[in-house]
Amino acid sequence: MTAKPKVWVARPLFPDVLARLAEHVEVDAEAVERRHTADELRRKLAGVDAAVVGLADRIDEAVLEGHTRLKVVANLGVGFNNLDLDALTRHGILASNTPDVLTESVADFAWALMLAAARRVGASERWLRAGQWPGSHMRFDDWLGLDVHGRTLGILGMGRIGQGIARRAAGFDMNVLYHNRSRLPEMVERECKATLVDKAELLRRSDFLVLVLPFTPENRHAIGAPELARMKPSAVLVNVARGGIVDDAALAAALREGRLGAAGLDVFEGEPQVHPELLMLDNVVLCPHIASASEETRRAMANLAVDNVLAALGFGEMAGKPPTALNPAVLTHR
Ligand code: 8YV
Repeated sequence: MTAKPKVWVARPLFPDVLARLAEHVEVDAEAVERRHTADELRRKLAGVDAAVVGLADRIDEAVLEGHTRLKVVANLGVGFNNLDLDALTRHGILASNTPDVLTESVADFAWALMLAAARRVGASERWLRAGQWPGSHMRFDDWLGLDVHGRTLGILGMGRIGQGIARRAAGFDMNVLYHNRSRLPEMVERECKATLVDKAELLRRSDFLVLVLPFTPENRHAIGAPELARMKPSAVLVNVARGGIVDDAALAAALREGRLGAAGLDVFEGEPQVHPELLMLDNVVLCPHIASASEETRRAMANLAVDNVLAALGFGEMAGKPPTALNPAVLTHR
């Protein structure tokens, strides 16, 4: 009898999803959440046929060198800037991500950040919890925020998630502008009620600017000091894409000096570290990269990663056809 393929699961996953994997393969699963060093990654990946990894796991030439056994790396996320896709492809290793299943949850969460930042939900809650309400003689004009309804929403990066955010704006009677590498088909623009503008106009006109760009070298600091200077001083910036797309030091300075109204951030440069100046500010809502973290969505992401692994290893109904492969051509060369 031939030995079962071996799969390393680098992040703790739902037990029932692991059980589904274990029906076909030998599973080596992490019990606690932790970061792996390049050395650990190299050693772990050398001894398995497949791996399920997270965004903190950088899979590049340095950790793949000399491996002959590894056939598939399934990333738990739609963004895959932690994977060197060229290196994986060179080694004939299939890579996959988790698109679509998280679109609506991330779009919901962008709205949570927009509303919370504009209406000062975090700061006022901290004030209440600190026991400052009783006896404060709260004034009629305390805790004033920015109305969301009727404003202009700008979306930078109009992929699936950007479109989901735009569709929700109809309920808030907003004017939606977007900027993207390419124009959306007219039908989609109509559905989203969104108008394409150039980046300068997007910065200038947006009351709310939501970032949903992939993190590529060109998009590093897509929002830095020069871009922030072009925005309205009352504007609210929301980032549910990747840290590094925003220059966090420049953002903190703009927020501190009243050159930007507020921000809602789910991602940070160098996370899990957060720029210390952001931590000091009350006009920013800070969340620990949880936009996709609903029960249903995280389960769907885990299941999709497992579907890709099983299919790439030749199991199940999708054998040989991993549903969300990033470099499917490697399969034809095997
Ligand atoms: C993470 C994300 O994958 O999908 C992405 O690109 O950034 C998130 O959904 C999730 O936080 C798990 O680390």
